[in-house]
Amino acid sequence: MNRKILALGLMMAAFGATAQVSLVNPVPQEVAITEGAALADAPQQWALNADAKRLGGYVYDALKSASPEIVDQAPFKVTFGVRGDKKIAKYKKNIPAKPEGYFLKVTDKEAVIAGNDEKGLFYGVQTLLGLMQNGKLEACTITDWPDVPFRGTVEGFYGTPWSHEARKSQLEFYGRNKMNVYIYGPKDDPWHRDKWREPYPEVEANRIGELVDVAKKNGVNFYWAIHPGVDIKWNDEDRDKLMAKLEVMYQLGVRSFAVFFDDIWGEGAQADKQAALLNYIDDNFVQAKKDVAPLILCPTEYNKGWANEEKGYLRTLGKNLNKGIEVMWTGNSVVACIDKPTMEWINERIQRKGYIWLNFPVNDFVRDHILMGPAYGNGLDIAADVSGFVSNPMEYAETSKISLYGIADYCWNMEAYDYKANWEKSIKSILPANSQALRVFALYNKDLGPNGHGFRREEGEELQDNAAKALNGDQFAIAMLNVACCELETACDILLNDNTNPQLVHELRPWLLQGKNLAEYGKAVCTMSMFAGIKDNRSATSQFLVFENLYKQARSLQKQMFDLENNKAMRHPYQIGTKLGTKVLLPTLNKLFAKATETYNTVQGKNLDTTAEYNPYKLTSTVAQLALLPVKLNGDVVEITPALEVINWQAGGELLLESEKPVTFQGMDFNFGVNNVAKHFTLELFVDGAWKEVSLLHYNETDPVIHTGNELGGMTATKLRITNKSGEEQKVYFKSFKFVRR
Ligand code: 14T
Repeated sequence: MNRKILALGLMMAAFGATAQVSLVNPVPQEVAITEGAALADAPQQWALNADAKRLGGYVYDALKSASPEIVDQAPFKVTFGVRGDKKIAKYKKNIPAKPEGYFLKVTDKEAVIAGNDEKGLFYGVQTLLGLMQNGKLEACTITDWPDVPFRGTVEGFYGTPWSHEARKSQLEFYGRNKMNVYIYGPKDDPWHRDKWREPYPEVEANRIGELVDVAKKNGVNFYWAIHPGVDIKWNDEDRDKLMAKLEVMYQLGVRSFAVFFDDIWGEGAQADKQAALLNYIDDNFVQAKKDVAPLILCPTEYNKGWANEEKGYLRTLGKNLNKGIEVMWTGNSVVACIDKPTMEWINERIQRKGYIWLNFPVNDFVRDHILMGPAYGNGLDIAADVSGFVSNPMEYAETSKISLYGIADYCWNMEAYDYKANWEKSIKSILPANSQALRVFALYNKDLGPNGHGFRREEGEELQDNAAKALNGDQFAIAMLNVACCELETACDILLNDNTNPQLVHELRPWLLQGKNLAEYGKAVCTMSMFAGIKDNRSATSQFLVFENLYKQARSLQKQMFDLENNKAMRHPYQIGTKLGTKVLLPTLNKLFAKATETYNTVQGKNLDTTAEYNPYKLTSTVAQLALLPVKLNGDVVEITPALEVINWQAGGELLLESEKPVTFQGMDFNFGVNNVAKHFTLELFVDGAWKEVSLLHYNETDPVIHTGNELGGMTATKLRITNKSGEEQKVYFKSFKFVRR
């Protein structure tokens, strides 16, 4: 198949034609462009030719909703059918004998679409429509089928579930991109998890029914997932309640089901009980109904890092679970790329092919970043080792389509998957009117930043070279970085005013505003760098000191970025932070800022502060080991980073934390790692020009955690200090220190 694509490339070069087929996603398996045929305009009208039974149903609907008008007589004819149909009998040998496969032949006079099954026919139609995307149609022959049988998404993240509109738009997107699975399992839908026993209220129930219909129209299997593990009792009563809920969902039209046991512990987390329940559902519901898809289980030990080999949880599932039941797997860790050894490890244990739950582009553990990068890093040789492959996306549905476009391609035609080419195509297809702006902006929104799962993505490689040179004082490289910042600012402004995809712009808005701050900051810093070593002769006449005013501007932008990060009106309360360009651009600019300021200080004999990262909290301490601990901010939680060693806190030694603005306190606790030490320290807040003492208490004799008395709540102060008043040195740890502000 790679050879075929290469041949296609050569043809394009030879004839200078637009390769229409390059617009199609996923990349088809086998393509032959008809030599010598001119690139024709796509037909405005066409006549349909099919067995009578094909003139109805979802495939016919897809053809009807396409732009060419259906007429009885037209110069362009579309013949279509499924293996066995009379009208396509002579193409029988051309149809790939693969589930969901199809054969498509296009000439200047006709198109023939012959599906191996009805879904194959639907996908053949999608390819034909994809070929006509820019108003042209190219003569070609395509033989196509999917590598992975089940491809799609699992709405399985924590956070605001997708809206009804977003879900419908997703299902249509899956249809166009040949994905056939959508698993409904948003963690924060009450009737999925906490209230799993209760039926949906009418409005929500109707919506699910509507989604089932939209899914059908797009060739997507709508799976409804139940998450009973939080409080399930392994008795008949709960089992029957679960069965009753499934029955209610069946009545709404759902025909595919999943049971999730992820992120639970205790009672619910037992392999034998889980397997028995799933088998019971399989025997008494799935098999009994006859029109329900095989069950999917998300196990408690859903990744290798959490697998307890001794207890044999996974092997128990492998042994006990009915053969047809699918088992989900996120890989070697919660957030990981999937490769051959990963699949071999899990498949051997569960005695079936794992069903991949890819935790990308989900961002519920890095809510300050939005992820617009390509889907890459998964093995291109695992098609035969997986039974399904679904992506867990972001709560930002529209933005997630960028990566999902890649997942669709990867799952369909794995060996040929070219993530970079796919990403370029994806950007164009998601925002055709402003794709260049979207591309520039997305370049700075790919990596996740440091995170607990250690999952990182490429970002900013295209800047690395100039970044290194700029830091060495290369003026041209500084100019090029400046250009990059100008482009980013332009891109943000264009996107903020885009009206072709309002949902996308809505989702991106906080990051677009932050992108403008970052770009302006970059421009100021690059210009500072150009002026740092130069004597500003204009200053006497203009009164506007170039460097020092740019410096002030850069400082202001550092603060504006910080303020936007912590703007509660802008973001959901537990989605604090709005960061971009954190892998290369921002750190480079911060280094350049410090460097330029140092140079200026040296040349002009000044003493401007060179620290780039803005933080309104400043820690100072007469206790040497505490003086350099960074203060971190997480929304309304202000935290001093713990120290790892024993602190020798001298008599009278104090720790002072100052805030630029008055802080109203909600609560505070800290842990010095020693029982009963509270009595040796005083805590004071600086309120209205005077220090006021606040009481310190332990919860009990054996708990080192120290908390404050009730009087703290509601107090407003600009600084606080903790002093060792015991009159002798105290050896303590500095395990934690945090306060919550209002
Ligand atoms: F079911 C699983 F495959 C899974 O990945 N579960 C959750 C998922 O809903 C979430 O979106 C994802 C990314 O945060 O990771 C799982 O959630 C976790 C993972 C953890 F490591 C929740 C708590 C954790 F400590």
